[in-house]
Order: sequence, then structure tokens, then C-alpha cells
Amino acid sequence: MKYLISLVFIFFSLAVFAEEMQVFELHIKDHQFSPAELQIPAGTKVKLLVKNKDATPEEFESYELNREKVIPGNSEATVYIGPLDPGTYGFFGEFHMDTAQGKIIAD
Ligand SMILES: [Cu+2]
Repeated sequence: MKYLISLVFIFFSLAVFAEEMQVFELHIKDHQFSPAELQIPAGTKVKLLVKNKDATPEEFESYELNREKVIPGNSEATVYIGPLDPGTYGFFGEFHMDTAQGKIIAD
């Protein structure tokens, strides 16, 4: 019985652990992303929290990641990415493409 309880506890712990996803923050300020190069682990799904600190809306977009999301001014949005192969994936702010450029480096 004690063994069974331990086993159930271990399975429960693993389930909780599996639910945890790494969160990475990306800020938009003065129509620029920071960090402009964001390192994330390859081979696992991660959560990207994009915080727009400008008063104007921006659209996070990436052809390589196949993501597109409008973030209103002074607000934030969540974008899930991955699991990715190791490599570099460009993204940009579609509303300010001349300055809002960045890349995600998965390794
Ligand atoms: Cu777009």
C-alpha cells in the first residue's frame, strides 16, 4: 500500500512537471524588440510573453515560426512556439518593419 501511494505520488509529480513550460519575455519599446535575439531551448514548446510598452499597436509576425499576433498598445500577448529544430527563426513587427526586427535562436 505504501509502495502504491509512493508510485501514485511520483506519477502525479511527473504530470505536474510536464505541465510546466518555460516562459520567455519579449518587450516592444520605441518600435524595437528587446532582446532582439532571444535564445530558447530546441525541441520543446515554450511560451513567449510579448509585452508591448508602446502606446501604439504592433503585430508580432514570423513566417518561419508561422505566427502572427496583434498586440494592442500597452498590453501583452502570449504566443506559443516550438518544439523547434535547432536554428535561427526571424520575426518582425509588421507595423514597424524598418525598426522592429528580431530573431529567435533555438539550440
Ligand atoms: Cu501580419
